[in-house]
Amino acid sequence: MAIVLGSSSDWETLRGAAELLQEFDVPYEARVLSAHRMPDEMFAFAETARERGLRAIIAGAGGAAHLPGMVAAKTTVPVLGVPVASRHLQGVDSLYSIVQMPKGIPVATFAIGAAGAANAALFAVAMLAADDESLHARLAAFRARQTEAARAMTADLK
Ligand code: RP5
Repeated sequence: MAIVLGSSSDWETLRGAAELLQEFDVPYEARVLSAHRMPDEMFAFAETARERGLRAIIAGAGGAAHLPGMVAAKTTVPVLGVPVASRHLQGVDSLYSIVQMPKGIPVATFAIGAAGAANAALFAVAMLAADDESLHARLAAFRARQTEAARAMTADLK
């Protein structure tokens, strides 16, 4: 697994994805890979992703967020895009940039911000769990704990 970010400023949002991968003992590498400031490194990363054994790439970026799409253009490894909330348009620009991929190069796009980062990690875990029974059991247990927590919620609406 890999987590790539358009800037270190995106880490605050993507950190939750890393924490979840750690919780599930899924090994990952994380690095800044700015599409417009480091295009050569971005291509080199994407071109070698499969041969290095990466099963999925979580790519987070904000603004004109072309990192997920450009990484996807250079690899067949599944790319999970996380729109980071931008300063001026609150991440709607990031969402549209990532989700509106033209036909042929998919980027699985998640919600803006921390929820999207967490769900990208959980989605990656679900992908890996398809052929890993131990991981699947841990994912099922995670879901069960979440359900129990919701059942224990009270609506104290005085
Ligand atoms: C994008 O521009 C990054 O993904 C980040 O979300 C945004 C701002 O980057 P910095 O100016 O904080 O480096 O490239």
